[in-house]
Amino acid sequence: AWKKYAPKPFTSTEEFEKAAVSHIETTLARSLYNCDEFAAYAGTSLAFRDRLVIDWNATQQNQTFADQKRVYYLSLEFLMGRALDNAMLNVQQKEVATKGLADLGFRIEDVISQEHDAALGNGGLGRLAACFLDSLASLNYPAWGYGLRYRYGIFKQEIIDGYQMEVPDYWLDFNPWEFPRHDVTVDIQFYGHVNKWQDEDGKQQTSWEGGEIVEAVAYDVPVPGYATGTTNNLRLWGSKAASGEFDFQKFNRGEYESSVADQQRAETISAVLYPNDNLERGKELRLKQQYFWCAASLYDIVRRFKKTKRAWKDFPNQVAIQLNDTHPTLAIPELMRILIDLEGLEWDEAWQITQSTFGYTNHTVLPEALEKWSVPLMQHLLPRHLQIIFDINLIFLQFVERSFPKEREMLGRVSIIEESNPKMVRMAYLALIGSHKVNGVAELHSDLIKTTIFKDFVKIYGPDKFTNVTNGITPRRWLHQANPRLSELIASKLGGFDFLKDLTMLHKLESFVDDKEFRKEFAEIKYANKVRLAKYIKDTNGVTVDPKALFDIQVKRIHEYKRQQLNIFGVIKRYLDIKAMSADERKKLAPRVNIFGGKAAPGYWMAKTVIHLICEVGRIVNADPDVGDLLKVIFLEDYNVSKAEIIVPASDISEHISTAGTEASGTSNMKFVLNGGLIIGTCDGANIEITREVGENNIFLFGNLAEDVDELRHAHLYGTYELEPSLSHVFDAIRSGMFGDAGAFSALVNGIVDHGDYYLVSDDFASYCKTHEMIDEAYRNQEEWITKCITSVARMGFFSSDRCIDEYAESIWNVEPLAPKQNG
Ligand code: 26Q
Repeated sequence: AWKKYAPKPFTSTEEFEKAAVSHIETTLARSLYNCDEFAAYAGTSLAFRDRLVIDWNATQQNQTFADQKRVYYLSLEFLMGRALDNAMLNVQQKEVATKGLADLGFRIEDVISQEHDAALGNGGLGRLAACFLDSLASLNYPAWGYGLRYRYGIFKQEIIDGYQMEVPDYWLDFNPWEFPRHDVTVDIQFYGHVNKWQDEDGKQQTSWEGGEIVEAVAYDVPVPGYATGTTNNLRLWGSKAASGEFDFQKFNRGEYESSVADQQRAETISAVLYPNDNLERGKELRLKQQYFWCAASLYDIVRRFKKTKRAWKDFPNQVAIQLNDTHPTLAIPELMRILIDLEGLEWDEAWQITQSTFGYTNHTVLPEALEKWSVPLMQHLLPRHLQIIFDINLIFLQFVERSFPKEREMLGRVSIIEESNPKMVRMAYLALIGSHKVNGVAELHSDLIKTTIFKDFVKIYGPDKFTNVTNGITPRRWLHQANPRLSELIASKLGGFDFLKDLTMLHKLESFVDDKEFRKEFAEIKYANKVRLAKYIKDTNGVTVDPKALFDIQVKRIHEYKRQQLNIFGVIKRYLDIKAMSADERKKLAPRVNIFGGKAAPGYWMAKTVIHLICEVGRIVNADPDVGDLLKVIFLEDYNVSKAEIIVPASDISEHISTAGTEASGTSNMKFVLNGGLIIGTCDGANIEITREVGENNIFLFGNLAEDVDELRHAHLYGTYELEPSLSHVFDAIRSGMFGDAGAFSALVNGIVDHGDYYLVSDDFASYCKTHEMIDEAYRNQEEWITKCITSVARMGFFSSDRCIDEYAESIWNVEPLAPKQNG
């Protein structure tokens, strides 16, 4: 009977309008006479939310009855961006909303842009989790995401006088996309001590007693798949003070302040996302976040499993848990604790279940990003888990000793406990030992982890424990939503939008590469996207840029290994070259706009210095009449997902220029090429596979190879090595004060000149600049350029996150899709 009441797809504009207006008038209690864009956003969201909720409930019910294996994706970051546009497109009803909102006097873009980004992530790792959720739902996999409900997402970046300032990102004042589940709570314990005793049957028992309790409350977010009834669940945990006796008694004793202080301390756990990307800093609150979220999620997963009344050995047949980097590694000792201390299983069976349940994805080989926690801190916060980790380690080391009796020096290397002062727990080793599969995120990266950080473990477990799953991106958000005109054009040639579900279909575009009309439209769309970005730049930065110029874009977190410094040094060289040219020579130049964007971690001084240099170079270059339109340098403030949706479709060239061997994959490289831009890049991460797919003629590769990096670094420190002369020239300009106070940039310059140039900027500089000259040359021949762009788009099918999720499902999770039941 409920079907009678279920909102169906809006069959008419009026139906949508009625639903939206009804929400504005009743849910929001606002009159239509003062309906502004924000109210229109709220009404539209609530109207679509009603639809989503029906699918969501049906999906959850269907999954419960089907009783088959589910995937749980544990990630401390979900960089979702906006939900409304995505929801409208995924239920294929954006047109109805566009017309309806127009009737009400609104432009849909203005309404969409009222929404605050859900920015619960730093960068690549968090956005990957969001793309995966989209693919899991679109492919009908029974899957849940588990994360933290941060009250503050990644900070907002303001650029003031050329410096980054951080502003808190309070995003929850109106969020129609989350459903608080005040009835779904878990008590989470911290601190305390461990008790061991023998029970009546002489069995050893262990329990964790005392300490303090914080309550986890579930907030659920619907995740709609594209063109399917499946709407999966993202469960985010918020923290609050446990509503137990203690605070109640305090309150009754009149200790109001101390009672409120307890409450605030509890709420601190889920208060803020740590803003470090690829850097770990060993803070107690971060460890608390990790345990809080792992324990709540596992309790939830185990509770769901227990309802099925199956035997424990069936757990891995019902549950696959994927660890997004080492951040959720505590889930491993937590599952062991549940199985042994609470459910009474023997160690061996518990371990067998645990190992079969978990898979671990590694996202970095950078030493400073590998998580380690001090033993004393863990002893204090999680005494029982530390014991379990010691036991896991003991049994593991005994096994290694038996298998390699002649290699005793290996034991210290592979031990989960680093014998430093204080001793440290190596989380990556624990994650690896506790999982049945470990994967890297691009081919080179998956090879590198086997020869560097996990070399000994390949020997211990054999190579089959390791696999590669090259990252992907969702074509729904990163093509259809961000670049609707290109999506339409492709659909017109391919006979519909099926390619959004099977991106390999794009290869059929190659047969249109010589089609005059198609080429013209393709070029027009790129131009229109550049005009839109130019307008955005004018509005935000006040600088006029020519959309006919070559747009050269580098947007990503600011990090030394990503080498924005290499880019800006190249820009300075270009500027100096222009200054030295005659008017005639200048006429032959191809005009360029260099666009940068990205956040620096608040405590990362070198990264902040790079931002400052970019801004200062822009200040000088953009005002120099000798240069005019030949060169503009723009730093776009507060790069985030919704800004990426405007920026990515507008590139001619984008830069992915990390020191070879340092960028595990990169995913924005895929987004730019899918949108008809070419890339300049090093032989690193997924750039290598992009080259394999699009062909060497369609990508601009430069620089040293990963296999040569060690030797080069060594030469910097101990060998005879000379700074690249053209880079020297750039440094002279900086030191002369051409871009403001030279002292401000001395650390940046000295790091290269005097301190070993760890990221090999000097070694790659000449090759980088030469490649940019080749780009200028190639861009002059617009016909050939467009051919390259179209050919590349046609060959990007491999990089859909759908392919990626199918690979995880097949080779790591062993889960099958579950067809949705028809609604209505
Ligand atoms: C760890 C401990 C304490 C505080 C913070 C962290 C922390 C937070 C975020 C460590 C690392 C991250 C993020 C890493 C990240 O984004 N890695 C990127 O993952 C992408 C998806 O696989 C890859 O494409 C990128 O190459 C990789 O850099």
